[in-house]
Amino acid sequence: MKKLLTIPILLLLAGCDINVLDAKSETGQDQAFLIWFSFGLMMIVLVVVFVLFARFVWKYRETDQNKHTLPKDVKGNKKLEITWTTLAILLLVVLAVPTVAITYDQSPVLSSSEEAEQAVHVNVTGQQFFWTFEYENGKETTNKLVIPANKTIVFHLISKDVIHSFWIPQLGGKTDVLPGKELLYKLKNPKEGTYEGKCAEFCGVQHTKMQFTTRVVSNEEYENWLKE
Ligand SMILES: [Cu+2]
Repeated sequence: MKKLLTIPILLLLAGCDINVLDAKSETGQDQAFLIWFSFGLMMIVLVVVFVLFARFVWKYRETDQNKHTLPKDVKGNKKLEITWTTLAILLLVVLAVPTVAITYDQSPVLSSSEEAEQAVHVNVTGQQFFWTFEYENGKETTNKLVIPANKTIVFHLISKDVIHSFWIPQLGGKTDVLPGKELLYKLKNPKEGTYEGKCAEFCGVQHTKMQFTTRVVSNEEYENWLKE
């Protein structure tokens, strides 16, 4: 059975180069942490439920001894009900604390004008079917994004036609790119390297062509590149 499944799974995964969990920025690492954290909590719940389920199915199975006896009629059990209600609330609180903290931290609202000034701002325009990046000194590139490492980057996203979605899987989650309304996306401390980016919203027949490369370079290299 295992062998039978291997081939379709490999085929399915062969086209999959989305390394969301191999994050290369603080933003992406925080998001990956949330995925693993909630996955871990869910696994705890899953294991406990399945173990208890198996145990009860075995314990209360029909045997020759109990074949002709009816089980006692039970109405409620305060202890058990309080236990599983409290446990569920506790689990949700444990999940909520890092989720809310990271969501606020990643919110595109800059916490101070100082943060806004220190950040590197890039205007990103999506249109069928390419991306234009405009840097602070007016320099423009198409389908090639260059940003400095270990800084806060603020992308100002706008579309010229339909809704697109800006996504660099290894650096962080997607953000919609809307016509007529600028959205911000804050990316914290990307690491040096080259990463694939794409449009993650089906936007027309050539949607798959809407890809770009992101080069994260040292601050010095970035300054030199800007002047080129
Ligand atoms: Cu698109």
